Amino acid sequence: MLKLANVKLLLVSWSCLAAVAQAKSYGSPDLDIDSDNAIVAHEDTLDPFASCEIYCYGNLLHTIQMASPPLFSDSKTFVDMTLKNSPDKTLADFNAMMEAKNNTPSRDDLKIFVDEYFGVKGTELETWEPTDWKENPKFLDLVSDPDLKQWGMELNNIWKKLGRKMKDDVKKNPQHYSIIPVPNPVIIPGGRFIEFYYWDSYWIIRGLLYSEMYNTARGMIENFLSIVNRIGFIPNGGRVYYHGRSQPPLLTGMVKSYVEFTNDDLFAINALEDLEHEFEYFVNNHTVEVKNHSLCVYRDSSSGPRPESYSEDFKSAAKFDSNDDKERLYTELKAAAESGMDFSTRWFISENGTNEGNLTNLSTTSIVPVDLNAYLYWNAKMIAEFHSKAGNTKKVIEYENKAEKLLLGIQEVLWNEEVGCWLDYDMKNEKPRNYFVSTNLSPLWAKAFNISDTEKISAKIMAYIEKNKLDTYPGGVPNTLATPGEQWDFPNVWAPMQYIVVEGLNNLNTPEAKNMSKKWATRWVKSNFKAYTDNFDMYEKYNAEVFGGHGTGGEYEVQTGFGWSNGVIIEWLSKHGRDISTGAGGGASGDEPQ
Ligand SMILES: *[C@@H]1O[C@H](CO)[C@@H](O)[C@H](O)[C@H]1NC(C)=O
Ligand SMILES: *[C@@H]1O[C@H](CO)[C@@H](O)[C@H](O)[C@H]1NC(C)=O
Ligand SMILES: *[C@@H]1O[C@H](CO)[C@@H](O)[C@H](O)[C@H]1NC(C)=O
Ligand SMILES: *[C@@H]1O[C@H](CO)[C@@H](O)[C@H](O)[C@H]1NC(C)=O
Ligand SMILES: *[C@@H]1O[C@H](CO)[C@@H](O)[C@H](O)[C@H]1NC(C)=O
Ligand SMILES: *[C@@H]1O[C@H](CO)[C@@H](O)[C@H](O)[C@H]1NC(C)=O
Ligand SMILES: CC(=O)N[C@H]1CO[C@H](CO)[C@@H](O)[C@@H]1O
Repeated sequence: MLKLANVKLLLVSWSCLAAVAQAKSYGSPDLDIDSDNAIVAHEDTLDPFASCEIYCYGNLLHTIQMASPPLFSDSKTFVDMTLKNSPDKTLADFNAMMEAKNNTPSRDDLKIFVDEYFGVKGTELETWEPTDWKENPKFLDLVSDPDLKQWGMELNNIWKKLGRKMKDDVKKNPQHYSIIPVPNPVIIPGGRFIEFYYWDSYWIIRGLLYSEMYNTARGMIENFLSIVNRIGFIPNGGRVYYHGRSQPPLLTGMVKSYVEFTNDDLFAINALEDLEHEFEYFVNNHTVEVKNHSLCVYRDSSSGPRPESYSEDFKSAAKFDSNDDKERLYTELKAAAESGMDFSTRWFISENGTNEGNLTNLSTTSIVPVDLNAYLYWNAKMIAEFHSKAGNTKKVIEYENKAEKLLLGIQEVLWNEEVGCWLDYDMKNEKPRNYFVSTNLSPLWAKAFNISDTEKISAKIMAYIEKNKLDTYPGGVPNTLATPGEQWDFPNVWAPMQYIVVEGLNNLNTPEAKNMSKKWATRWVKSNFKAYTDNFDMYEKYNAEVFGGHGTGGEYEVQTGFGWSNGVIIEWLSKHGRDISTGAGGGASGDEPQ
């Protein structure tokens, strides 16, 4: 468990940034946000993880989540319920109940206990209609096709359904909730995901910016900055039970997006202290040495099964006899969750070094991932850029050096000249993992390549796309080609990965790459539109094999809503809406720009 005291000590060493931080005030006059005060009050009096002894680990969590048959069809339900009493009283009464039942309570005993001590999940949140919502954001004027324009309007309407605000009691009594208090309302992904998620928010925020909801976007970014300030890093999502892991670090990219839309350089400069803090914390807790380079892997720092998927993880670990082996599997499961790709053959290492196996073969922490290192490079570059705006040359040099070191590692460990792409690196078997994963192209998005090599890289990447037949799928570029697999395997396809590949090719800026980028963006928009017109839903994931098909499989039912899918479509309607038509040429193969 994280101790707040450590975080405060860390913050002291950051005071060299005091000059920049002087003007620090995230809330702007028209917003009426006093997040700094809220944070200070919170830090002085409250432990942000006060409810962890109920929701993160321990016998109560174990006993309720392992009830057989389960008390809830989704393991996440229980850990999202509210507490009617303090954690201490709840635990004491639970222990008394256990004693009274000779430590073998029946399912009914547990149900009675839960009904008495826990309130309905999600009641700490109320729906919130964004105050800056606009009926006719300008991006709609950029869409020629009337059906697509209508769809754009409906997607813009969905923001109103996905807004959530915490009730005041959460700030007063955080120990009664698993939710992590934040000062401003949020836009959630949707479906079973009723709180904010870290990397989802990158695409949600960009969608909000294109929808001209600048205050909502800024409020969400300020929430993340306030969390870094209090906790040191950003957990996977807005619940205490995510306390041991983060997600792909995209906060600095969110700030950069906000500044691109608003030109509010001061916002970025004021955020620098927290952005650096997140960067250092992430690097300090994720670095490995490989071939004389310091690179990062996905990790987790807690013990036990994932609380929100407790019985599932417990069952996966049943194959192992020793507690050490079970714990190792829990760590690999949670590290895979930190990557956002939970789960995928991307993280399997079989006994003979392939990507075969099942969840028991997860070796996430032994795989140096292309995307994480590319994102960290990008973060270092952006932090350097913001320091340059602040005129802090010393810091510019420091972060340019960090970026340079990461770039060298990416080039020498992850770039594969023979395959013509970047590949994840298997530290157990000391070899590259020559499997297609969408994130193999992520350095293009993060511009984590040597610009002087653009022509060569472009030729190699186009050949790699051809060789893997990535242009042949009517429903989008697959996440991996491995099948049958997990939900982040074939044939599922996900908006953020589609985005990274498409925007990466665009960044490459050669005619072939730009052409492919536009073709794939167009295909994605049309396929999502088809899925929407079939059911009037936006999905968490789609199907590479079926034009207009949505995803299935994995740990839970298919989810609709859906924040990041909506964000990516709104951005691409803005960028390409003049050229896309749903008329003749639509359908599985007709994806040329019209
Ligand atoms: C790593 O660095 C050490 C000293 O800096 C050097 O002796 C060694 O040869 C290097 N190893 C590799 C694989 O480059
Ligand atoms: C994974 O595969 C192994 C055999 O390699 C099997 O014993 C085990 O039950 C499987 N576990 C799961 C969770 O599917
Ligand atoms: C997966 O791991 C299990 C448990 O360690 C092992 O028995 C099995 O052989 C592994 N599967 C493969 C394909 O290597
Ligand atoms: C790895 O082992 C699996 C069985 O566990 C086998 O099907 C596969 O062919 C092997 N691959 C290699 C490269 O040896
Ligand atoms: C980038 O490429 C140029 C030309 O090939 C080379 O001179 C330079 O050293 C490279 N930079 C890095 C960081 O690899
Ligand atoms: C762009 O794509 C179109 C069709 O998809 C093709 O006809 C054209 O030759 C491509 N142009 C380049 C520069 O690759
Ligand atoms: C769990 C863990 O390793 N936490 C470490 C993360 O990095 C900071 C320094 O930035 C350490 O103080 C933590 O102990």
